[in-house]
Amino acid sequence: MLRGVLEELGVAGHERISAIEPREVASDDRRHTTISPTTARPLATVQLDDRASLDREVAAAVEAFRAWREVPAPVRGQAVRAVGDALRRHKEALGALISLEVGKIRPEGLGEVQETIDIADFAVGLSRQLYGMTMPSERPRHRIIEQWHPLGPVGVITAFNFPNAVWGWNAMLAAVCGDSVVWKPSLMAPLTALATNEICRRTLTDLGHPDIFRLVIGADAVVGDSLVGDSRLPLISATGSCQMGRLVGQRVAARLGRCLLELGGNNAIIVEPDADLDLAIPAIVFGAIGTAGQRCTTTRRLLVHESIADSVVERLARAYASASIGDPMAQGTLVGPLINQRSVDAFLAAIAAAQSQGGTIIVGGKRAPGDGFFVQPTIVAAPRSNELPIAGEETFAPILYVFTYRDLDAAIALNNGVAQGLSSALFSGSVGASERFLGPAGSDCGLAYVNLGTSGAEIGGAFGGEKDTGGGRESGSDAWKHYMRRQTSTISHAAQIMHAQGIRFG
Ligand code: UN1
Repeated sequence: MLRGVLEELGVAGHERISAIEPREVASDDRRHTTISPTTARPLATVQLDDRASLDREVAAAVEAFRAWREVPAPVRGQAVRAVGDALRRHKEALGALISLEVGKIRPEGLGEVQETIDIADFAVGLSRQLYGMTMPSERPRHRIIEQWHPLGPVGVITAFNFPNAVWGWNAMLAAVCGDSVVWKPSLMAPLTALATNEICRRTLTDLGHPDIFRLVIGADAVVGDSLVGDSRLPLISATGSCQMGRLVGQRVAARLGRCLLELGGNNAIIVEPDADLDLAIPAIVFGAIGTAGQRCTTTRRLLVHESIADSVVERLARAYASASIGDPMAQGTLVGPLINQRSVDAFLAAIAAAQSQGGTIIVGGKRAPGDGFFVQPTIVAAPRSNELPIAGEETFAPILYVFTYRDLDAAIALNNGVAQGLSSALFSGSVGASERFLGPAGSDCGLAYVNLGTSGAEIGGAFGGEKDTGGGRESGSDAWKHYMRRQTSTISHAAQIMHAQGIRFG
């Protein structure tokens, strides 16, 4: 199966893949064997980069940038249009590869590739809209304009859970902005990265453009650390845990580089007494158990008004009971595996912590049958005091903690009462409640939804969050500005030098 998919994507014989579905795990300084989350068997062995090969890749990215920055932006946009078309042609196979490698169910694997296609389309239009402003000068015969120029090679670090689209958000914008990219994917998803990068870079080089999409595969301690510290990369865009982001942020700040951080979330859905539960229940289920709880936007906390808590939890429990867990490639599966054994251990540890802190398991709480890393989607009711410290942590697994509240402001306080600030949602039929939630004293998150769940953002808006989520914004809106440098350009055609602020000198 895997070989066929890799063949279709044109990377089965890639020099970096040394074995497909090998019998043995071979992992050392130079090689890494990934494990199928579905079968727990070896999936492929890939060659790893070291500091020297990373250095060569960054040098090649600098070289490519020098040529690419001078290609007119709309021409760069046409190239990105071809990249989007290539992704469309390979959508099926890339989606399957994502399912095989990280265990996303088929519709979600395909949805992820669609997200990259969408951002490519967005970037094509953007390539003609990299607008700067003009400002009136205080001096006669002077003109001030703001220009946006290409920034440089961009380092992009991605997590296993969106092994294609998160690079896409960064790379498609970087490309139209005139930058090259050095991508360090998760070691849990090197195949998707390899195939994605190959398809996109080949599309550009076949059109005669510079080879702007570079890839390095390696351990965080070796390749990640050097990449982040490399001052040839003016911007590091990193997606992953808050812990990782804190390290990256400090390292990049130390060299006065720029950082774009998209870190952990701890997202809540508030359900008001006047909520339409026919909308709320499926949204909560998708948010909490979709992608087996491994999105940064996953719904981790349910804040439900005490008057309807019992009926909401009962309906959720019924919906959970019918969610089929299993092979992500099989039709009808709703919950695939977690990425690895460590994630299963973290799931079990969180359940144990929740119980010892007074939480009650409503459904789930155990490993699910199968050779791979399957767990049961779980609902935990917080104790009456609403004190449940484990719910403050982001465990990348399908665990939903349920809290109750009496009035909306208390629910908003619970929503905001965690370190992370990525996504949030409210279900209510009331305009007042909705405005309160979206207002300045409402949700403190980067994403706020009304009558929708916390996950599944469209690419057109800026994506990211506040507080420990890192403050970065990727994807749509004006996120492109991260990938360019701003120049305020003042031009005079006056006969003599005039100083600003009315200063007369000499
Ligand atoms: C992530 O989990 O890192 O909003 C990104 C969403 C997706 C992106 C998730 N569009 O759920």
